[in-house]
Amino acid sequence: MKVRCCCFTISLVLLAVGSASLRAEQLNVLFIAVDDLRPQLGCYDYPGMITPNVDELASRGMVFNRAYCQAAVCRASRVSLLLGLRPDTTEIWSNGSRHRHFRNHLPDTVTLPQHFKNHGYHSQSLGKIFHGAFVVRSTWNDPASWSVPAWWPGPRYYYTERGVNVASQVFARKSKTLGVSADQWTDHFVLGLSYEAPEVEDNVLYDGQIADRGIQALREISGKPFFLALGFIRPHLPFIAPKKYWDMYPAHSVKVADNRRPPEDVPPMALTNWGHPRTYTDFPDQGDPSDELVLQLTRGYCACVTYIDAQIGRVLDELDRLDLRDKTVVVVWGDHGWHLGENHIWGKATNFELSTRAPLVVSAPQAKAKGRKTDALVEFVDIYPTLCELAGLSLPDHLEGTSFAPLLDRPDRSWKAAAFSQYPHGSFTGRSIRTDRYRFTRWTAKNKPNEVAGLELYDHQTDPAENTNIAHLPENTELVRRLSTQLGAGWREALPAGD
Ligand SMILES: [Ca+2]
Repeated sequence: MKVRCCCFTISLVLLAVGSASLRAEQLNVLFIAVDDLRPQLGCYDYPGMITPNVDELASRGMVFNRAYCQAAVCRASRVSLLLGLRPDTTEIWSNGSRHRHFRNHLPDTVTLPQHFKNHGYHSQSLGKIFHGAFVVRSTWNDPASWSVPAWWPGPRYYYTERGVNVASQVFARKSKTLGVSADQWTDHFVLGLSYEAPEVEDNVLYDGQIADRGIQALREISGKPFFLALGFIRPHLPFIAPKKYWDMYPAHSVKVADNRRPPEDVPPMALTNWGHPRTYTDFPDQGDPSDELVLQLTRGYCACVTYIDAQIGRVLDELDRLDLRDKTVVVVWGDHGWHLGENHIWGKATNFELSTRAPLVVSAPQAKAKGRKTDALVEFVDIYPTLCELAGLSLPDHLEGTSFAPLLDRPDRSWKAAAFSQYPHGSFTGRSIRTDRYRFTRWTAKNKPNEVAGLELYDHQTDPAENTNIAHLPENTELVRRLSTQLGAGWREALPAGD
């Protein structure tokens, strides 16, 4: 009896020690979203890019060469990722889908940060995590997801003399409708110039303020497990970065896209009219931008990426200073890609590789393969279960993704057979898969979902820029049939097999 009691006591002590040490080793998550960032980074071997900080993170973690968003626009992509659900389940397929907020349709679904919060984490949002909070209202930040109210910087974009003048003029036309004075333009979102290079300190602009807040938050929350989400806003339009970042990309050194033409034999619904860039005053209302604007937008995108890289570096430096790097999973992701004129598109909102493929870099303390890259096909809907697995949290039942944590140990292992994306255009729905070799997209009219309205097939072995649609070549009939079947079978049939 005495012995039994002793064992029982020892067991209890061990249990207590075990849970205490588990608590002490609980991994934090630093979750860094970058708006409209395509894989234009040094660690993706993109020529000429200056991104030392994300590259350094990649040297400690893993670069996912083939990571795909589920819908190539801010709101639909972010809701899918943050809920771990695909667009047909969130029913948010674009920035203007009929459910104005996902909580209207999915009131009780636990978001990724909410899941961490429910497991005792401090969850905090700085900058743009959920889409819409800046311009719509704060409830779009989903208060249920966060331990403290989400924070985002004020709306002012422009700081050069020309930029200020144009923004003031644009706002003067709207101010009467809004019932405010014309000189209050800095309190409102005003879309003026599509780019500028103000000579200001990093933290005069949005993203420097977000980094400042991120550093401050790390200092405040370093004593408890945290899920800290930082949402940087560049390189979303307008392409505004401090001039010193523009100076790193002199005009003569910048290479503009050489395939600024529609893919051969492309169905018309695959293209867009570049609605978002055209809302800026210096972008033409119709037709192509001038060669000078093409050059400046290409430069501006590079400058914005390097500006954001520097802000990420400042936050990672603080993580090191607080000695938290070995206790923190760091993930950097762009919410979707962007066409800088390639395929005759400016912007996102397509099913092409350039819209659906986005950067994903993950650094996890326990990963066995560090400084590696993987060509495995992964989807953004997989990020939710992956972060849960890395932090040792259970997986909610609703998830539609698969943890890719096994790839962090074995990047060469076999993985998904396809990644799925979708994007509508007018009265058409486009559904797309990326397999190891091909991108295949099928368009249907929304009122005739069983009739094919357009097909696209690109062979990434011979045509990685997707310049020629080969869906209608007679020799590809069987391949199109096979890919149609694979697309129709859906994501559940493309999951990784076991070892
Ligand atoms: Ca975006």
